[in-house]
Amino acid sequence: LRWLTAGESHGPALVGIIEGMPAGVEITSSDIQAALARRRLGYGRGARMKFEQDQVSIIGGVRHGLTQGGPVAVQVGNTEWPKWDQIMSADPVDPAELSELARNAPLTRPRPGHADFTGMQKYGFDEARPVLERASARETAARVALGEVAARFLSALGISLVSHTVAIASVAVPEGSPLPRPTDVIALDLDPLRCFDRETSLAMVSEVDAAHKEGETLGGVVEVVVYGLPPGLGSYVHWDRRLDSRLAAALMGIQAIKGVEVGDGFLTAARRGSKAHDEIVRGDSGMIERTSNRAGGIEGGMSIGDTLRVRAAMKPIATVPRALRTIDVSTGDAARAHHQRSDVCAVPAAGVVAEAMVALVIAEAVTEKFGGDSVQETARNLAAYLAAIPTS
Ligand code: EPS
Repeated sequence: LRWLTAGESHGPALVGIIEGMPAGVEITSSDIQAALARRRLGYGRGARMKFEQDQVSIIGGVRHGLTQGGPVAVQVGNTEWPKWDQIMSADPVDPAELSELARNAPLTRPRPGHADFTGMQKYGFDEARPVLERASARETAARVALGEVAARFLSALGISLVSHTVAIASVAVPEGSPLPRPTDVIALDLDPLRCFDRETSLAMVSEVDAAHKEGETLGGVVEVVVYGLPPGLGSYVHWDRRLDSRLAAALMGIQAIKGVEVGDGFLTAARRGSKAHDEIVRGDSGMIERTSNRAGGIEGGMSIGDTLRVRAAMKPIATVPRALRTIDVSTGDAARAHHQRSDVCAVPAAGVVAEAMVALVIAEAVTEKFGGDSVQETARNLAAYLAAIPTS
């Protein structure tokens, strides 16, 4: 399985292509549209989420609601594009023709924490527009579109994903709180912060309100939980085949993510060995079971057939209304970083993006282990494997 995205934040559209998806995955444009709507959820998003719409068209690889085995290409159009067609034009534009609009002015005051300044140095730009257009987390719309195809494939194999917000700044769900199940997704999406703990969610709303008032932005932590995984995805035999290293890279590759944790992660580092692992016992049903899920469903770089848990820590958004100190690169003078508008907090959206990234990694690991040119073939191969491995 391989996939790519292209497109700029204020360009005409984002495009995603996924290649290697078996035939027979049920997917429609409205499924993808619904997935993209979930990415727009969350208390604390800025004005842009209200006026801009995602226009989905599937432009290859799907016929009559089923993948065909060829590359699936999805276009996510941006309804705001007509306003940006001069400054983001692919073809040359005469600078004298550019209107006096603020959006057409060069961005010469790079934001600390964003890709702006280093991107200008690296690619040889004299302003930040070309950098921020591609560095923007708007690109995650294309990932969520592709992630939905992956999630539908996994769902046909009995594997389902749930994401939720576990912290906004220092407001966190209590240790040991119950994990949301696939049947909780509707309730989670209705919660303002996509948090599974009602009381914590209320405190998170207050935290976002306070930050908004003070011209601040907020980060947080999201968790992705995967149910129905077979044991043996990934491998211990080489570092880059480990499921945990691949999940970590995928999550770390989301804009603004600064940390990744598998299972109890950093908490486990503080535990003694006898309290750090998940003991293997025979359950009442006679099947081999684990007494806990500290490892987050991964041992030796492989899924163990238990619930998988991974977390990602997002930093506060770099476009801070209370703008930080920077240098105006056109004059060399000290200045304040540019700020037009911003989200106070995009952590709930990051959860939906993290879910998409995890779906893509797991789908890749599944196709690698079980192969199959159709979903039915993958399912047969998976069933044969499960029937052959000792579980009791
Ligand atoms: C983003 C900043 C904001 C977000 C944008 C990502 O855009 P702007 O600075 O233009 O207001 O709204 O996210 C999206 C547009 C989206 O669809 O998620 C950033 O700096 O990454």
